[in-house]
Amino acid sequence: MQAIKRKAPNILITGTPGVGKSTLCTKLAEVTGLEWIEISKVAKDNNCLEEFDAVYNCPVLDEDKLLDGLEETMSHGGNIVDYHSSEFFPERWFDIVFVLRTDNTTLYDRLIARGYTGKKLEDNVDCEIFQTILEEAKNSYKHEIVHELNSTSPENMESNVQSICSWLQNWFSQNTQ
Ligand code: DAT
Repeated sequence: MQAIKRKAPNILITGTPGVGKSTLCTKLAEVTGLEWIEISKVAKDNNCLEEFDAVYNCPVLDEDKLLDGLEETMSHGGNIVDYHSSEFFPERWFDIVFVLRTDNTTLYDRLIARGYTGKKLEDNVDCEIFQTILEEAKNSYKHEIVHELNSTSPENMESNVQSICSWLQNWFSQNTQ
């Protein structure tokens, strides 16, 4: 589906929990002035969380309510959306999708440091091993707008910020007179 014309693009940053989405988005928002939309936080602040999932020790997202609440903001453009899933967003919302990746050992260490244990830890590491989030993004958006970025080291983060800024400049030069 063709993205509608916006004054600025919408970017989706996705990837397994712990891969570095918040860290990258904080930096990107600072450098680009785009709005960072942290879906987990928006969902919590707008009562879009339903019953508790006892297995994963996390609440279940009311997707329809969340999407309705974000529609207007997204239609204006200029947003960086950060979430560990991508399939339930309308495809037309995004001009580009970045999937952050790291190696299993790095991810394991980051999740341990975050206090993840048991099934939650295991499932998230498996999610990265099996490229679940990358596959989900490729199944939900045109392949040419889905890009994988290595998010293992601080140097990776710097180069990811630079790549995204270059893409952004290019978008503005092609989409504004
Ligand atoms: P997410 O938002 O995907 O759950 P995060 O941004 O909270 O992940 O990062 C998890 C941890 O990893 C945090 O301690 C910061 C660290 N980290 C993130 N990106 C990194 C990078 N490119 N290099 C080194 N450490 C990174």
